[in-house]
Amino acid sequence: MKKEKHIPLKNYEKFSDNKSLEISELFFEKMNKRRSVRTFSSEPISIEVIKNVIKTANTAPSGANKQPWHFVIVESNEIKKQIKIAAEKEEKEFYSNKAPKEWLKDLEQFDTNAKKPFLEIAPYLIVVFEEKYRIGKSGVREKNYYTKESVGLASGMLLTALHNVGVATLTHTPSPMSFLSKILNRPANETPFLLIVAGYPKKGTVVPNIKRKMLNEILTIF
Ligand code: IYR
Repeated sequence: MKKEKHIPLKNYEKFSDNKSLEISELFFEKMNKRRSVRTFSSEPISIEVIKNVIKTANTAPSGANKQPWHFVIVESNEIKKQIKIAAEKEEKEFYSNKAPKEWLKDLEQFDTNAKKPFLEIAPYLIVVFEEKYRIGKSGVREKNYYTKESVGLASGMLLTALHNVGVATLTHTPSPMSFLSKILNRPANETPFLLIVAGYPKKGTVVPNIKRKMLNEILTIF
């Protein structure tokens, strides 16, 4: 049978004004508790949870529904170690030579440095790859669209889904990140987009004393 071009919108949920106000407040309160952390416990987390949050990320909208993303879950200690060694090499170069003074000044409040022990401690590293183009069945290059925007949306949904189940994250972007393609054996049409460290916070974790902008600073209504 021929595939229908359009099908009815199913399972759409509409709420009353009051109900949606209440839900939006509760969800804001939940998301407002999300903080990036840099100290993780090695306590294990079920891989089924991680697979589910990746399924959630995969519901993100994308240019022409090309879903131009690929996720790699790293749970192997050996691969985590390789990633840590390679990331720390890039980070050392960043902190001691490449970073402009202004950038280092902006980072002072986070107390970051070239050492990244969390890359081996946290139970999972999730590496998000951006599929710049794809190779079709006949081996020809096919276009993807708005890949950065699409992968950014999927990554945001991934962080939200992880936070929703109490898994803390650090979005880590060692620069350059090409070592991730090599270590994880990804093809040339994919480039590393984001390295997400996922796990429970270590007991006694502290976070930088920073504030979020007020609504009136980030919002204009006409
Ligand atoms: N990639 C480095 C530096 C760094 C850059 C930014 I922008 C941050 O928000 C935090 C860190 C590092 O991970 O240490």
